[in-house]
Amino acid sequence: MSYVDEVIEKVIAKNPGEPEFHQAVKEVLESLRPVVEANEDLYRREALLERITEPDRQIKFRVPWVDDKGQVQVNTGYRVQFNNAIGPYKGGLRLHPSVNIGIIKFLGFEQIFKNSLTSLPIGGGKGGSDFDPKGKSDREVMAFCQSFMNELYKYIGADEDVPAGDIGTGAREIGYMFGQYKKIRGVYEGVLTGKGLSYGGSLARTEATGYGLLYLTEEMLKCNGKEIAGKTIAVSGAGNVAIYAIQKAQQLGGKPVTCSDSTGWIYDPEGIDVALLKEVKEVKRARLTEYAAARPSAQYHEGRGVWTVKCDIALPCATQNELNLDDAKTLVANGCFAVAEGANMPTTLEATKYLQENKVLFAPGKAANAGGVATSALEMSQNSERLSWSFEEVDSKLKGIMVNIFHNLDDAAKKYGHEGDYVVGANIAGFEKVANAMIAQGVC
Ligand code: NDP
Ligand code: 2IT
Repeated sequence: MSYVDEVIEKVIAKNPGEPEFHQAVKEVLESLRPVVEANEDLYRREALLERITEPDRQIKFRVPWVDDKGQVQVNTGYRVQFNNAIGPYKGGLRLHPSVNIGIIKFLGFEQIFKNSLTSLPIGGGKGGSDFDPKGKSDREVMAFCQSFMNELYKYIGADEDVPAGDIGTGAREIGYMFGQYKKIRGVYEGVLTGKGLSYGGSLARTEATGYGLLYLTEEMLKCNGKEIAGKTIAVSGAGNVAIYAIQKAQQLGGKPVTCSDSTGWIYDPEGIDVALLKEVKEVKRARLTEYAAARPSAQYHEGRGVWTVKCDIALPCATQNELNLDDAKTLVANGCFAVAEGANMPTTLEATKYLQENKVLFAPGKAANAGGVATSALEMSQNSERLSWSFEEVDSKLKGIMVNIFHNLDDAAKKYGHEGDYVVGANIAGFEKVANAMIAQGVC
């Protein structure tokens, strides 16, 4: 049996009941075959694949808090510190009722390679809780965040582990967590990113994941003789990533016509009204029915269905496994020629394969959505030098990073004989730097 297959088997046996983690490991390791085969003796001796698929540590803790009725609630908190070969652990905190250790591990594992691709010195980690911020008062969210930090503070620090936002964690939650960390530790440091602008946040971090997604997509299209201008775009999600992806797509002359949340989706043939979407989601924290109520051109549908809309480009920006094989078939039948993942692992393995076999340009999340964490690393740099850069400076660095990522993965794919396969390219380009650093640092 090949080394890759052996390790995939071991990971599945050692981590039962964690399908998302198995999926992420399979996707990465299978596409590493060319580089693993070229270095098989060394990697086996180093147990490199066993080491890279085993987190440095997993922290799990109780998060008790008091709701507005005086009732004590208990959630579970997680932080998985996966790999710090090239820098301090870095990755977001997901607050969603679906969160469990397998989901945090898949996200932490992906983050290792994504962070490496940014070319910045950040290792991989992820955390979160099964707490649902939806429908909670600000005071309840604060109570949860403070309790979460009462435990998490022991394991993080500006040079150790720097969490940030993800699903359900935005500026409000990061603010409460930062305040509590400062209170407990008595240190004012860049321990979290995605902070408010008046206390160490970076301009353009809010926009970074969505903007970065479009910068990379634009470059991928350009290198394949296509462009965003004039194209119809289907977007899923209606959160941080989706909103700023829609905004940048419009700035580049594209026409995003859909968005979605966990209860339904919008088809707006005139193009999504970003100002209205921001008002509904960022200010009112309301459902998309409110968008439809305020916009005569918009149709609201219950459930899922974004990928049934005829489009040229699809940008999944909600959550994992939201684009399956049937969706991929529909997209291809409707003439979609590019899919770029704003979310983490939104496309199932079967759907990815189908899209690639049908010559759809496919940019995997660990490359396409790396603009968020890259800008988080720029926030860390600004915090370290105690300076703040202008929006234009951060945005132009972000654009440079995304263009560079595309060329790195394009080159890696070509080097190993898989031209145009950006999944193979991203995984190999992200992996090589981490693997070399791990070997250079010895068995630890
Ligand atoms: P938000 O919480 O801001 O938005 C998430 C959006 O996706 C919401 O519209 C939400 O709907 C929808 N959604 C979430 N879970 C589900 C679900 N199980 N089924 C259907 N819809 C769902 O999160 P972000 O925009 O920050 O994150 C979106 C994706 O992008 C995630 O995969 C995240 O890991 C990834 N990502 C985020 C980065 C960042 O900087 N924020 C960076 C890189 C990747 P509802 O409001 O109804 O829950
Ligand atoms: O998945 C991701 O890359 C994020 N949620 C952002 C992580 C970060 O540290 O900014």
